[in-house]
Amino acid sequence: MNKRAESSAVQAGLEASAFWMPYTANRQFKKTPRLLARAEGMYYWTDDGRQVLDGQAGLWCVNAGHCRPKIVAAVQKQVAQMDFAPTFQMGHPAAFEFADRLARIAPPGFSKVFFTNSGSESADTALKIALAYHRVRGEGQRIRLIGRERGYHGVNFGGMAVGGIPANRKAFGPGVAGVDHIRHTHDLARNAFSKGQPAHGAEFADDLERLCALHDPSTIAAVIVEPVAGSAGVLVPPKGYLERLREICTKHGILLIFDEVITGFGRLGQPFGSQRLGVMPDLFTTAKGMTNGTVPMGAVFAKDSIYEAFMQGPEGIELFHGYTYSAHPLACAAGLGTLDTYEEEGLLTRAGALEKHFEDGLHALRDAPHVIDIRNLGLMAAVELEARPGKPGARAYEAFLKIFEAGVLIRWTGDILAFSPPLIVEKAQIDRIFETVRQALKSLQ
Ligand code: PXG
Repeated sequence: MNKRAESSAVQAGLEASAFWMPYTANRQFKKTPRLLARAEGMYYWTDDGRQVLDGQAGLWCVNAGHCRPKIVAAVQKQVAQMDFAPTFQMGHPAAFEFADRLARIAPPGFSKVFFTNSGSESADTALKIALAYHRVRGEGQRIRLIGRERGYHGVNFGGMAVGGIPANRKAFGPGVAGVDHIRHTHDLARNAFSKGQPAHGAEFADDLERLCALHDPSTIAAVIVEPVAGSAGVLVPPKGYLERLREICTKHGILLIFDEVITGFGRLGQPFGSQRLGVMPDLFTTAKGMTNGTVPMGAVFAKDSIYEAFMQGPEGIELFHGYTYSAHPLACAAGLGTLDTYEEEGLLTRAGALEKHFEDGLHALRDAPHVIDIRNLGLMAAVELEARPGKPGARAYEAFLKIFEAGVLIRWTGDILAFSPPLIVEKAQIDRIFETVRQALKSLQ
């Protein structure tokens, strides 16, 4: 069977497939599937052999590009040497080595790393650490958790509860008790077409004072936000906003958690978003780029003082939390290969060098049809389209399909197109991504 025939055979079978696909319109997709079969560097190849430029780093995770030799070799070696090792009351060297390497690239003072297997697990872990931290210090009355409208912290119950994207919440019951949300920072009227951090909206942080007044701040354990909101469509924090949020948290003894699952590992031109934005949280969560997407893994980074508070608690297990696969040997190997690659190629700061070119190419789309906003920071960007009357999301979905047919993979959410290429992207590839978007928008109703 030639490649094309084989591919259509797969397609013919998919409507009855057992695979219940995540975050996917299953019936629609299985009628007209798009299958990826191979990847290398900046490219995917479809099952029928078409080359596709990856404008999205897979799903915001393949920051060093695909199938990088050091990462592949590290995983191959590890799987043959030791497939699994428990980390409950046991250990293996790669776990300690990887944690130490991670702490070295983290902002000063974040010297402890708790391993998880995903961004969702990192969010729930950080929230649990925050609650337990207050309790071990004798402030067990701090039981409330505050998220933000339009925030995304994964799909587990804790992350879903503090998350603020309505569709991710509405089908799943009342969630976790004691959760509230501050308002989001999106302000199209004042900030449309901002380059980098928008000028207006620092005062949106004062919404936290409203919740402090309502609930009594001494009952609040933590506030969790993404430094730049990703899933909601790349919402960049207004100038002064995160500083103000930090100030209010400090004033009231509330822990500030940054969800750096997307912004971590070089996306904004520094290893972590906090470093780019100049505001430090107390805890931060990561995943995705931590292993370059090769083996699932996440981590919560904690300030020394938080870890130390636990070490002064009662003797014995200090935190009753962990996963069978925390610090899985394959994930640690992938992570070490990833850090080697990032460091050798300067990828954790490369986004800064490309940002101006990326921003100029992106904002040149301002005069393309249907565009109502463009926003960006580092190598993370969004183009928002005017919704078709009565059909929210339809225009961006069609744009996504046309762009894919033209050989470029991007993301879409609602009426927003999102971009986050691997950090190895070349200028000519950036130009190709945006030119493909321009042609697609021109041909759309
Ligand atoms: N926090 C943030 C900030 C995220 O972006 C998660 C937590 C959850 O990570 P896991 O590994 O559990 O999926 C994420 C994940 C998109 C999109 O394009 C975004 C994510 C995942 C899939 C798609 O909107 N972010």
